[in-house]
Parts: sequence; C-alpha cells; structure tokens
Amino acid sequence: MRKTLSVLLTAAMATSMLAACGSSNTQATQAPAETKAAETQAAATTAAPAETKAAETVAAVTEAAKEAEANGETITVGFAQVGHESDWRTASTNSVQSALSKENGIDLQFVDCDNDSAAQLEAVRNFIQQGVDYIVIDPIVSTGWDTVLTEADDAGIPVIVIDRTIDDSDKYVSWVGSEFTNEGLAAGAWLKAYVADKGISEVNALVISGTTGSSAQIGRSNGFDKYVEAENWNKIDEQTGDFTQEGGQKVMESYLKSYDGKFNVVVCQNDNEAFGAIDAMKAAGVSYGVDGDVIVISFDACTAGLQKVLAGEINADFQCNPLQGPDCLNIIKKLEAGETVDQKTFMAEPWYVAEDKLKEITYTNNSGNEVTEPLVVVDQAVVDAAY
Ligand code: GYE
Repeated sequence: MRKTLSVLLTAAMATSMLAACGSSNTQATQAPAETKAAETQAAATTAAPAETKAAETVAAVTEAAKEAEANGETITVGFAQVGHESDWRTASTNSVQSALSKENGIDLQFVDCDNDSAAQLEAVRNFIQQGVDYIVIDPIVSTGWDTVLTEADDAGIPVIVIDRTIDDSDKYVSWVGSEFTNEGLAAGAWLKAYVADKGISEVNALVISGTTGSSAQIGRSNGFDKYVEAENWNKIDEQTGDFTQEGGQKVMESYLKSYDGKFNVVVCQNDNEAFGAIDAMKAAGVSYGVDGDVIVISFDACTAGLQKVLAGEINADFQCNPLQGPDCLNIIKKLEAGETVDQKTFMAEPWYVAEDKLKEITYTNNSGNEVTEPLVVVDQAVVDAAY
C-alpha cells in the first residue's frame, strides 16, 4: 500500500486535468478535477499557474513511484467484479487477474459480488477502508454510485471502471468497455437485412434480456428497440434471464407456454441465456437456427457461443469483448507515471454470423454516424481464436 503516492497521484491528475480543462471530452472527468485542483492549489504556498503545479506534482509522483519500486513495494488494487454468471464473466475475471498480477507489481484483491449490488457497494467501501491504491469496478447496475465514489474520491483513491458503465457519477478516472447500444443496433440492422434476404415479411420477436438496470442490458435493449420501432416489428415480450443459462431456459419455458407457435425470432442478450433458450426449444420440439422456424440472435461470442453459430444453432452473435485486463494495467501504469488517461476506451468487436449470405450491415451508430461493418462467417479457426 502506498498511500502517499496515491494522494499525490490524484492531485497530479486533478491539476493536469484542470490545465486541460475544456480541451477534450475524452479526457478524465472535470468535476472532481476541479475540486481536487482547488484543494491542491489551496495547499500551495505560492499561487503558481496550474501547468507548473501539474509538472511539479507529476515529478513528485514519479519520484514516489520509483522509490516504491526500489523498495519492492507493490501497488494494491481492489477489484469488485459483478459475479460469475456467464462465460463472458469468467473470461473477464481471468483477463483482469492475469494482467493485474504479482509479476506486474500488483497485489490484487478480488471480490466476486455474486450479482448483488449492495454487496458490491460494500466491497468498494471495504477497499476504501483498507486504503488500497486503486479500485476497479465492473458495476452490476449503472446507478446508485455517486455517494461511494465520492467517498473514494475524498480518500484520494482513483477508481477505474471496466465493462458496464456508471451513469450517475463522474468520480472515476477512466472507463474501458463496449458500446452496448451499438451491439443492439447492429443486431437490429442484421435482422432487418436477414429477413429481407429470406423474404420473411413478419417479425414476431421475444427478447430475453440481461440483468435489469445493467448498462449492457439497457444499451442492447435500446439499440434493438430502435429497429423494432422503425421496422414496425412485433416485440411480443421482454423478460430478464439475468445473463444466466438457467435464467434463459426458465424464461423460454414460460414463453413457450404463452406464445408457442407465435414467434419467429428470439433475442438473447448473452450466449448463456441463448444456451438455456435453445435447450428449452429443443425440449419442446421447436425448430430454430439456420434450418429452423426461429431465428436466434445472441451477444458475447464466447467460444461455446461461436460453436453454436458454427453448428447453425445461433444465427448471429454480436461480440462483446471481455479482455479488459491489459487496458486496465495500462491505465494504472499511466497513472503511476503521472500521465493523463483517456476518459473512455472502447473495445473492438466483430459481428459473427452462421451463413455466408450477407457481407456487411450499414446502420447509424450511437454517435449518429452511418457505419458499414463486415459480418464474419464463423469457421473452426474463428471458434479456436475465441475467448
Ligand atoms: O454480456 C454477459 C455478462 O457486462 C457485457 O455481463 C457484460 C455482460 C455480458 O454476464 O455475458
């Protein structure tokens, strides 16, 4: 634990961010920066300009970091992970644990919050009490964060957010993850092109959504709903399967009781839900996939998901990349060196399909830009390269 370094670091970031104020909205957030900068300046004996102060503080941080390294001290990081609900989550945990490792000079404290938001807030508070150097959060839900992030900020502990977003606080230094709305929009754009190609005139869709209130669920639902509205599709129902296989199976079993024979599309917001939904359809004798009556759409594109695309059981799978560990390490290294970090980092994500028919999709993404993106036909090599 290196409290002095951590406090200096926050001050350095704040001061350099103040100097950059207004120059770019991809830089670290400004509200906490202003508060911290004010504190830093109040503590200063002479009223030096912000840039000089930043340079001085960065130099102090770099010195402290060098000293810590020379003393063989490690950086302590607390990671409050969502849980262990899916293949995606396992890959995310492995990625962070192998990047934030002893070999890389980090003592990682890992907490599996088991999809319980209250437990996640408590885990973060415990990290603050222990005085870790950094806190990494993958937020289960996107709201309810401002108080605890203010506590972390007051304690001078930089917070890095990965994967899902926090929507009601800007008191974190950096976020790295996916553009979930684009995933939902891409799914809608693909379905529009696919049904047109197949001459299917009516879309009757059932959605099995992810954990309610998670930004992954909100983004994927919002993106797909844009197409539901624009194309006048019939979205029969949307129930949560909580991103689990068991949840996906249960929701599909209940859908089959209510809507048997009335739907031709099922949208599962992750692969594990799709596995459960497929099992339920199989058991009920409903045909699905490339040769069946029901088109199956999924998200994540983990190895087992892509195997089902290769087998023609899932028609299209929109990747969400969980390998955020190296980015996370990079952000910590930059902060240690007193450098400014990007406020947002987006993962690159391809879209996978089972059939070699459509080559690409064009849609207006969440930033309002019209984009044309390739559709990758899954073969064994794609499966072998998956996470
Ligand atoms: O899609 C799902 C996981 O937050 C993007 O959470 C992540 C989602 C992912 O459980 O499989």
